[in-house]
Amino acid sequence: MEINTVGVIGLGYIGLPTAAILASKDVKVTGVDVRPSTVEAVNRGDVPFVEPDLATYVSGAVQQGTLRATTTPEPADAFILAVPTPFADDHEPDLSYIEAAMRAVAPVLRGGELVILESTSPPEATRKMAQWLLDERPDLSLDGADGRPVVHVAHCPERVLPGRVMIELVTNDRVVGGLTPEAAEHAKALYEVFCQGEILTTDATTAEMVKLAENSFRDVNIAFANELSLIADKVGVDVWELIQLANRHPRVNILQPGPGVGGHCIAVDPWFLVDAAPDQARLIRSAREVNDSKPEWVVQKVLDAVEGIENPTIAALGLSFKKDIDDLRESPAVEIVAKIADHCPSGAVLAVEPHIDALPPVLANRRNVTLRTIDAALGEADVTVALVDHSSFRSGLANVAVGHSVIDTRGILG
Ligand code: SAJ
Repeated sequence: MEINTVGVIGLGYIGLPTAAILASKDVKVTGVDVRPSTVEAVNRGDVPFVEPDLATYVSGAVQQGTLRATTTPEPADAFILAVPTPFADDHEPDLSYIEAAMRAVAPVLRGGELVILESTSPPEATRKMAQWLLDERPDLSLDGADGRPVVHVAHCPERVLPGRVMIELVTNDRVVGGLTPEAAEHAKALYEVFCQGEILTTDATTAEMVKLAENSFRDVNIAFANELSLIADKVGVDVWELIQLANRHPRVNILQPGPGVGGHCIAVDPWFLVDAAPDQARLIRSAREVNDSKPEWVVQKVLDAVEGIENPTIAALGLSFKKDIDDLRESPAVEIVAKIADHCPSGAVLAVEPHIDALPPVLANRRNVTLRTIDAALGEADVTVALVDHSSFRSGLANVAVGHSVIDTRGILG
């Protein structure tokens, strides 16, 4: 099949880069988002969030006329759905965004199109998405049954690392799972337009599981490092030195402990495996619990450090979920700062986050949290807690006064 036009549904952290990179290869791309402010920003050539090099791609494609945004889907040869897949309070996956996107696309299908789900999804989500398509359009089919026109449906999970999206979109290998082998081949051809990595085809459920396995693997490994940090603290050993030395073994590669695991992927996706097989996914569940309990441990360390100080001032270095980005989603640092502020109502928490201009509402609502520069915060604080290893913090922390107590959750001090 020939693909000259693509509709990308969801112009977020994955959809917008994918739309922009396709458009840079002269594919006519219509980006669709339910938020009018996002649509307006993209049509101006602006990017509503920080991702290196993305702005250049978006403004270039909009200027060239290959990228345009709108709030409702339009006919195209292929559609890529890149909408959120959060979970409900009980960790059950919430597919409502996928359902809404699929039902919105269905009316513009004519038969012969390719529909790809890119959102990280629990097992069988692609099949459910196809069923929503068929509910809306019983005149279409997935395999040409009864002579009805075919719509090819596949899952191609994104695997890019925030902060390196524009590079990894091109260089990473991709896994494409089709509901039919033909759908996988068509999807492979579309990704070949911009992807230089190898594109490996399989069935849709395997592709769903591959992505969940990748992020669960990382979560389990981070949990191992976080658990080691608790054991090392109890035994009185420096965990950073311990890991550095253990990693000199040729088959050991321990990750880094931190204040917890944030972001919208690694802290979420393992739950989809737990939900799919609760009795079997014991290690994966346990890893989630270890990582989710780390912020509370950090809060307790800070409270211990300020004990006996009347009206303590605490500097909290970093709010983002990881280094050198502005993304605060599911950030353990934000959770820790909020909890410290609540536990120390007579104290002050000076938050340092060079990538933002204003505190997020959850912190701005607390009267004892303010945003400061690193020098101002370190100058005033009784105790400092380092929560994110932003490159710019290393030199600032090096000047911290002798005797100033620092809780270093990221090993910045070395
Ligand atoms: N973290 C640690 N210690 C480490 C590594 C990470 O505490 O040694 C923490 C980070 O500080 C952060 C969290 O884990 O809070 C997640 O960060 P990350 O860099 O591990 O991953 P993400 O969420 O930015 O991106 C992941 C990537 N998945 C894998 O590396 C297996 C990315 O390739 C995926 O595309 C992305 O999830 C996604 O969208 O699913």
